[in-house]
Amino acid sequence: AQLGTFEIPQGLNLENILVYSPLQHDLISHLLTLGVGAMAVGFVYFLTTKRQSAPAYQPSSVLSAIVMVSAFLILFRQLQGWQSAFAFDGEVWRLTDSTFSNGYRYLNWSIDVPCLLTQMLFVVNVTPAKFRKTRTRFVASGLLMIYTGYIGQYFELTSIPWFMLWGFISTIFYVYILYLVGNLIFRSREGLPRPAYNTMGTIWWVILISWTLYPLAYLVPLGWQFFPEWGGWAGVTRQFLFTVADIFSKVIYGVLLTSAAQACSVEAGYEPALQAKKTADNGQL
Ligand code: RET
Repeated sequence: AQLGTFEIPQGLNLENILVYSPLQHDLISHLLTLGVGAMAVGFVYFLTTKRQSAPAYQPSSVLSAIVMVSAFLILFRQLQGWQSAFAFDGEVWRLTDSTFSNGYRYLNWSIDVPCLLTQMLFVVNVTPAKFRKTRTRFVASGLLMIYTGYIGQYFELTSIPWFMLWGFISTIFYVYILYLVGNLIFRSREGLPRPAYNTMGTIWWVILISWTLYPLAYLVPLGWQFFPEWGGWAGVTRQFLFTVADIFSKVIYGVLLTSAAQACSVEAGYEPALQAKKTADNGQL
């Protein structure tokens, strides 16, 4: 592929061919650092609140904690990659002899997406058979969505047709996942105590909106081809979308599931949950 006067090597992400003002370069560093911090905070939260849920719900906290560790590492790696790939020439930041890749994220989702989807099954009411069946579908369609998108992002600068084709195939799996999640939430929340029932409704919207930010981030290079004046802001936009998506799809989602699990544990008369609720109600958090 040809862009202006130079040949684009295979597999390069858009971020590498842009130049950044000090503000733009800083914003991306700060967003990635915010992401790292949010995962560290989430890790502490999920481990310290785990025992406030009845034992049946505790695997949800464990899975959230696993997601936090894995996301912490990848985001830390992205931050390092970002800071070493570019150098300041007194005016703008441009690529050095290293490159920046979003591909790490995609492979990292192999861990996070199955964990995030599975943890929900511990909180809603499902039979063991339905648990196993839905988990298999979640994991299989999640991995297919990720790997087809991973292949597609290698073409983001070199072949729009391949980029769109792989993105489209990935979207089919994404729509199927949303269908499974919607079905699970709206069918299996019956019988949950009122606060947990309502929280599951909020969780649906958090998933729908935050997960959809990932395909939007995927499409940024396409938008940039139509509107190259966007320049370094295209890179900022993509890392912004990724960061907001990461914080909502992992941390906020996990906190909401924890709160639903606690409401169920209160209803079941689980003593540590009753005490945690009393403390919270007194505003003593
Ligand atoms: C891709 C490729 C383009 C089409 C679609 C995609 C969807 C990605 C999603 C990712 C979710 C990731 C999560 C990670 C949490 O750790 C692969 C970008 C639809 C939905 C939740």
